[in-house]
Parts: sequence; structure tokens; C-alpha cells
Amino acid sequence: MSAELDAYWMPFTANRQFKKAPRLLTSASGMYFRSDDGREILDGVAGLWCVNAGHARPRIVQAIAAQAAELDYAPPFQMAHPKAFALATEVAKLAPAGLGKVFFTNSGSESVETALKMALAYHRIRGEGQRTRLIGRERGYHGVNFGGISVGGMVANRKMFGTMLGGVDHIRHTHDLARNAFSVGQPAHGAELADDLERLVALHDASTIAAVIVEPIAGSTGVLIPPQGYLQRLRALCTKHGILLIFDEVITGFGRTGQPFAAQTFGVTPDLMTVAKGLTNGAVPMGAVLASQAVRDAFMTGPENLIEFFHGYTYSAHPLACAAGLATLETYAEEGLLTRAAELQSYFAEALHSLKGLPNVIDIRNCGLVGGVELAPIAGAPTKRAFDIFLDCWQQGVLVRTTGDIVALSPPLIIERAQIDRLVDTLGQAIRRAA
Ligand code: PXG
Ligand code: PLP
Repeated sequence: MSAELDAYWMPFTANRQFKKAPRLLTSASGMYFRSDDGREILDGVAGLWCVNAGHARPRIVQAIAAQAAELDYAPPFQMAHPKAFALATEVAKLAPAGLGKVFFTNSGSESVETALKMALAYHRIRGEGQRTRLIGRERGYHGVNFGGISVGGMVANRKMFGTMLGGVDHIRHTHDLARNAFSVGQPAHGAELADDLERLVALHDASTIAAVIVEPIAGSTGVLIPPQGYLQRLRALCTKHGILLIFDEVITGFGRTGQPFAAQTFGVTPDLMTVAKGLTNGAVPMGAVLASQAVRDAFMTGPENLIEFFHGYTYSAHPLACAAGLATLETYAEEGLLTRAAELQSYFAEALHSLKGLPNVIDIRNCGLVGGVELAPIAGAPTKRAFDIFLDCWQQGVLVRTTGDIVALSPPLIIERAQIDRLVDTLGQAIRRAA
């Protein structure tokens, strides 16, 4: 391993393997990265599900540069700067009706921790402090901090880290290849899986449960689209039992599903929503929790001179992030990007589902501009088939993402039809070669 690669301990990476054959990106513009060996790489995953408007968009670049010169930093506790209010107002305009109170963080993981704490404090303030349980879902991904891995349901993210948060439980996941393989859009079967919450209510009693957190579409765990009627049923059960419903829209937010948020696409409104990624087009780290009026108002009941919510980060509502966020939302609006996935979804679905019948393809899933292709693992070598396909695509100049033996696609929302064709063709060739 060369010495200059050694100091950097890379996240979620096979470090030793990577450093033997590094994949380095040195610049980016629009739909493309450039690699250190001068190749153009079509971005099939919006960086990491975040660069929804494409790379290095001039309005965003200029906004960040100007902000750094004008006001580089402002303390966010008992102080503020104008763009924090402006961005919160713009985010609230896009949000599902009633979710207009915006608390800023610096990542999806921080948004999740913030939402979980908000839920616990909300119940306590209202005199229901016995509601301390947090419910997640199997195969959920809610970032990597302790709250998020506790409610999360991916074993690799959990098994090394002890007992995590106490009092957490999980409802079943919705992945069902036997009934739903190769569904186009939302699968038909599985709404009844939401009733698994009744099992946990029967076990723990509703009066002990603070919140349920789910991703409307589970992204990291392999693009699991909610069965028809499932989210509606989960919403109804939470309402019935006085449990807050949290949607983790870190991946699905900002146009991925054809509406600004998946809550709007699926017609189900949670009490709290976590976002990040597309909020700033990935250009500056930022996340947020969107809270309902009722949740926010519950906090505004004590003496006015006291801090209502003992929570925040040094970099909450960072000026560079706010400037990037405002410019990002302007870019989305100017180009109609937050609904562009709805226009492209049938073309994208048709292209993706054309891979049905290729060797080892056992399922294909899609919604808006997110797609998943599930492969039969190589016996005795789980994840290898998908990783080989990822490497093959990289060599062919296309960036995809894998999780387990699932290939995920989530291109920037500016993608053109010909680029969808190239993305899917390259993936198809790689799948054939990996047979
Ligand atoms: N919640 C959800 C639903 C996410 O998808 C997070 C929280 C955490 O966000 P931060 O910003 O702390 O990473 C995420 C992040 C992948 C992949 O390829 C997905 C994420 C992160 C890294 C890789 O599936 N999602
Ligand atoms: N650790 C120490 C010692 C700190 O002083 C702080 C913040 O002041 C933190 C951690 C938290 O850092 P951040 O606010 O960037 O999350």
C-alpha cells in the first residue's frame, strides 16, 4: 500500500482492497464525474443519493463562494443569521401540509437522532413521559449513530456495537420476493405487514411507545418499495395509539420519487420527517427535521426565557449550508426537478425492467428515479456478484451502488433518456459478464 493512501481510514469501505486499486474522482459536472485517469464517469447514483440537481451547478457554486466571503460562520445557539430563516421558510413551502417547522442538523444521521429525541421530549412535555419506547423496522437504515443503529435493522451496522439504546423494538420488513418479485412500482401484497405494530402494542402496551420510524422507501437496504396501502395502515395505527410516526426521507426527499417528498407521492403525512442529502444537493453537509405544528407547539409552553429543546450542533444552520440549500431549492424550482422523476418514471421503469430474464436477476424494483436490481448471490460468496458488477460498470464508465447482492440506481434528476439507456445497458452487460 502506498504511504500516501495509508492515513485516511475510509468509511464503509474495504480499505485494504481499495488501496490496492484506488478509484479516485477528481472533478464533476452535471451528470458526470471525472476520474484521476481522465475518464468520464456517468453518475448513476447522484453521488450517494444526494446530488439531485447534478454536479457543480453554477448557482450553487456561486452561492457557497459568496457566502464564505460574506459570513463564514455564525453561532446558532441564542444567535442566528438571516439565511437560516429563509431556508426554513423555503423548505416549509415544499413540505407536506402541516410539516412546516424546520430544525437543522448536519447529516441524515443527526436528523434521526434529533427526531428520536424530539419524540421522547414531546411526550414528556405533554405529561406522557412513560412513552419511552422507539420502534424501528427490520432492514431499516437510519444512519450510524447510536439511536439510528438501534432503531435500524441492518445486522452489519448493529452487531459490533453492544446493546445500543434500550427499549427499542422492530416491526417486520416488507420484502417479499415470493409474492412481489418484478412488481412495477408499488407491490400489490403486504399492506397487512403494518399490522405487526399491533403485535408490539400488545407486547409493550401503546402507552409505553413514543414513536415509530420507517423509511417510506428503504434505500440502503436495497430499494424496498412500500406495498400498496402499507404506509396508510401504519399511519392509521400510529394515530389510533397516540404514537408519533417518523418518516426518514433522507434518500426519498427532494424529488427522488416524483414529488418533493415521498410522503406526498404516497399520500401519507407523518408527524416528523428527517431529511438531508438533496437539501443542499450534497454540496455542503446539512440535514433537517421537519416537525408538525402540534409537535413544535407542545415545546412552546414553558416560560419564554427558557430553552425549550436542549439540543443542537455547533454547525446547525451553518451559513454555507444555508446558502447552498437556498441555491439548491432555486435550481430545483427553475428546472422543475422536484417533479421530473414523475415524468421520467415510466421510461426509467421500462428500461430497468428490460433486465428481467438476465442471468441471476431475481427481482427488479422501481419508484420515481430510484431502482433496485436484486441478484442471486454466488454460493458461499455473498455480495461478490453485485460487487463484481459494480467494478465492471466502473470500468465501463458508469457509477452504480451496491448493497448486499442488490444494485441500486438513483441518478441525478437531470438525467436524459439517452443517459438512462446507457446506465441500464452498461448494467445489463455487466450482469451478463458476471454470470
Ligand atoms: N436515513 C436514511 C434513510 C439514509 O438513507 C441516513 C439516514 C444517514 O444519513 P447520513 O447523512 O448520516 O449518511 C441515510 C443515509 C447507500 C447509502 O448507498 C445510503 C446512505 C448513506 C450511505 C450509503 O445505500 N443513506
Ligand atoms: N465534544 C466536545 C468536547 C464539544 O465541546 C462539542 C461541542 O461543543 C461536541 C463534542 C459536539 O460537537 P458538534 O456540536 O460539532 O456536534
